[in-house]
Amino acid sequence: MTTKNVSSTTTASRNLERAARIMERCDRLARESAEVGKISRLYATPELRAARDLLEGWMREAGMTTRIDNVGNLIGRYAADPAVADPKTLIIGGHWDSVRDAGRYDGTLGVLSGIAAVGGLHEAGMRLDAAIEVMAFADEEGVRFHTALLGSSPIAGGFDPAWLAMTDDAGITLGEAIRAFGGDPAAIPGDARAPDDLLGFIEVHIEQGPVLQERDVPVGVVTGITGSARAEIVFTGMAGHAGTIPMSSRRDALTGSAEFILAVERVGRSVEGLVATVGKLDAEPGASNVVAGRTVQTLDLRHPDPRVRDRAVAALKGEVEEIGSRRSLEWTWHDSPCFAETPSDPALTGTLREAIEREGIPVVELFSGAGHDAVTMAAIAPVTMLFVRCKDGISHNPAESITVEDVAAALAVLDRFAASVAAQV
Ligand code: HGY
Ligand code: MN
Ligand code: MN
Repeated sequence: MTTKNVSSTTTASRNLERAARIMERCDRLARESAEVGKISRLYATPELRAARDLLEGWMREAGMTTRIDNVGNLIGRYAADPAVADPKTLIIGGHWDSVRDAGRYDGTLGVLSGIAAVGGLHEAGMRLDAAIEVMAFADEEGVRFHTALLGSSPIAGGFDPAWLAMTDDAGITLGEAIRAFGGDPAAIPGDARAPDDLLGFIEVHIEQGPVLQERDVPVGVVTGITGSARAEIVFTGMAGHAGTIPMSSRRDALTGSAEFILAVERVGRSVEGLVATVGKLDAEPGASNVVAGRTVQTLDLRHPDPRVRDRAVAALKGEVEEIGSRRSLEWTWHDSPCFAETPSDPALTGTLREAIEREGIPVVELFSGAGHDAVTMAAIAPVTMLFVRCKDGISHNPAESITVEDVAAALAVLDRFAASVAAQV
């Protein structure tokens, strides 16, 4: 069986049809959500399972065999040309969990582009000189358990068993959720992927920034991914009656949070390239006529230089200490799972750059401020990413928007990339 370059057999109009199917499937997946009219698909939920069933059907339609691992990832495999002895494997990845009230393309575009790339081969009756695995990760966003890249971590051998005790807002542990989702926490270490047959990992992902729109190009190559520091901070004061406690004798945890949140913004603004966010704040008991006795807030801080991150964390710990002592609030600071700055693999990224050039698209290089599963997968394979233009850079927002033409361009590049990587064996 010959292994020609797929994009030479698929016309531009064929790519547009394949891209239109990806968009339709993003729309279909969007209907699997915890909230009507919004997209909220958190880890190990019924809506995540229903969406996985759809993905598994589409993988099988594209000629793949499928399997599900213990944290619930879905892995499709399209075998290499049977004439190739001991073939290597290229992984094309993405995630299908979402943040709350999310857009419909973050993560899903990667999984569906992988399925479409394999589908293009399958429909043409072709196989490459390498196998392709499409990995759909069950938890990249980490919204439910405040984890980071939970899905891809076990595959890359980085799952920390201590995470099993982490609880969601309802007090359910990650271990319980994994079991309810059909996995065995004790068997997770066995899901680690042996690296020796891996040629590389690529994810097609919306840019989640404005550069490609500003440069007016449909896709861009990712040269690296930033690093993060994350934490959960608790202030504990004294709950009480909003009508009877004099202002001078309050130990109001929510006012401590207010000062902390502004300190996070001030520190985030103090260094070029640093971003710092408090995205979640819970006040207890959470009633309008009760002074808040306890607050729990998250910190998400990012910069490619770990020294800058460390200095920012130290400054914010100092702020927490000062706010706590001045307002007679106790406080705790728990570090949460985070991710290290990760460069894309130069050789694999060079192949991606060539695929973009051969499609006649100017090469734009981008650095990712968002975390991606390529960070964990870099432990076992060379990694790279292809970004797709998204309207005004909007993401983690239902207004997330891409065009079918840009998806068609990304598919043509991905076809060329996969064929090139497989041919290099
Ligand atoms: O947080 C991130 O950067 C990614 O969206 N999980
Ligand atoms: Mn995201
Ligand atoms: Mn994502």
